[in-house]
Amino acid sequence: MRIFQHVQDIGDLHVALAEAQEVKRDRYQWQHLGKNKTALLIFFNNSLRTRLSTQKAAMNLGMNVIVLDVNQGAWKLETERGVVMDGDKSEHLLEAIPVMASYCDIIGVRSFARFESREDDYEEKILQQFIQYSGRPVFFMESATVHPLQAFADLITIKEDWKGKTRPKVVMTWAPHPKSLPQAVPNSFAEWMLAADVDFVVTHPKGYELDPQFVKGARVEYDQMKAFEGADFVYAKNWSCPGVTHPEDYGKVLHDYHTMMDWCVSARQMAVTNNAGFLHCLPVRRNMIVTDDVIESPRSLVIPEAANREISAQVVLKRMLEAL
Ligand code: AN0
Ligand code: CP
Repeated sequence: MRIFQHVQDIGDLHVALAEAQEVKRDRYQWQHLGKNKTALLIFFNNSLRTRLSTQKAAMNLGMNVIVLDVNQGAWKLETERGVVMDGDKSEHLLEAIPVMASYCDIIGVRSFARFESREDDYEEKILQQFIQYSGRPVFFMESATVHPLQAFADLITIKEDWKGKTRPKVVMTWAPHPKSLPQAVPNSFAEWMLAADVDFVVTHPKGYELDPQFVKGARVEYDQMKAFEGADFVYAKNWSCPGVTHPEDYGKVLHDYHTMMDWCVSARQMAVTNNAGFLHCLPVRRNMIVTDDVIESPRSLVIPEAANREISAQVVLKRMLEAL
């Protein structure tokens, strides 16, 4: 594997899920694969889970790991070609990428949506430059539009909890949040659920329609209570306006969150589900996205879900090492 961005990059999902279980059975059996190989993890944004789980996954494979927080200690990077660099940016991405690549074998990059231009974000302008100029395998650790390590871990978690029964009903619900958040997590979750053997429903207020390249074929139900009926899994996430029908609203919070609090996942909605498992990628704002009692309930899967981030990262790194 040279690029890990979309669900297709992992190939057959049954094979990938079986490989995840094999990793879980004994995660240290491939230490030889990573010997004298270096993973470079580059963060343009904050992270707790991605940083720790990916580092751990690389160490499980016997790799060396370098973590770089671009905004803390490195030079501020210009990302646009052609600008006169007389501002606060000391170095250009076009030099920084090949330099960073020269010290490693595999690169992971986290670079969130900037919300300056929908086009730039949806063209993955930053990650594409890493792919083009690094000459290294590149995996996405949440880019402007996708978070595939998360979606893969989500799928592993659902599969483990579901234990091979018939197609589960999986509902992804929008929930309120005070700030603008990217669409990367819901985009990838939709993409992976549509590729998996599940009955997938999305629910959100009007105006938050996700980009068709990710949700094409998904059922959208604007009535949240109706969507939750008989759900086997509930996946909560806030996202800002994707700007599909109104590009000028891209990245905006469309309503004052105080008026949207009935979208917060509580016992009221969970009561109409089929004792659904509750998922969220974390970090989560309690009593905005989900109430204390739901996230603390026996059906809350958020901790095993986060633990599975180590597993999804290890499958991806293992495949990249095997293809070096
Ligand atoms: C980020 C997001 O919503 O994309 C990261 C989630 C994994 N969340 C925040 O910035 C709070
Ligand atoms: N879920 C997730 O990616 O968490 P972090 O932002 O803490 O890495």
